[in-house]
Amino acid sequence: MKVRNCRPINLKFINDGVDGNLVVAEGSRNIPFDIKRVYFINNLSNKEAIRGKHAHKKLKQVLFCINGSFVLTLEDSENKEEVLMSKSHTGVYMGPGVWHTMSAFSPNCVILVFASDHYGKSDYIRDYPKFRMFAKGGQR
Ligand code: T46
Repeated sequence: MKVRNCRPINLKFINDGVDGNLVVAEGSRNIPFDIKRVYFINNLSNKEAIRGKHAHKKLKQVLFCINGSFVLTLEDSENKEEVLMSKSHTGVYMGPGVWHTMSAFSPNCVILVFASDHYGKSDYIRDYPKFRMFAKGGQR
């Protein structure tokens, strides 16, 4: 991936044939940090919905789309890219200083996120010019 501090994450995927699939995430193994928080986002029936529009100062996260699909837009101080999130066992690691937006949700979309820390309002950068300054400052 061309945006700094981002990379794909593949989870262990066990195909049990007619009995379904089993997908495994483990902290400090295929999730590259100790998991302190897990949250999910669902009920995305509004096609116009846009979530995210912020960066984090310190938080590390891995996002998965475990049902349906959405588009994850990632941006650092130099590059921007769109990732179609549609495979339940392939997610995206997002480190600090990545401006991210989630959009184009399918109605059945469910997003699952593993985070390296508890919720903290002060870790958010919700102002785009402030994000640009933070990202250009080279802080990770
Ligand atoms: C992120 C993307 C991928 C809490 O009180 N605790 C929490 O753990 C979270 C995640 C959110 N909230 C509150 C904060 C807001 O008042 O829930 C409200 C909605 O959060 P937000 O607008 O930040 O939701 P998203 O979907 O834009 O962003 C979320 C995460 O907040 C964020 O860290 O990176 O998902």
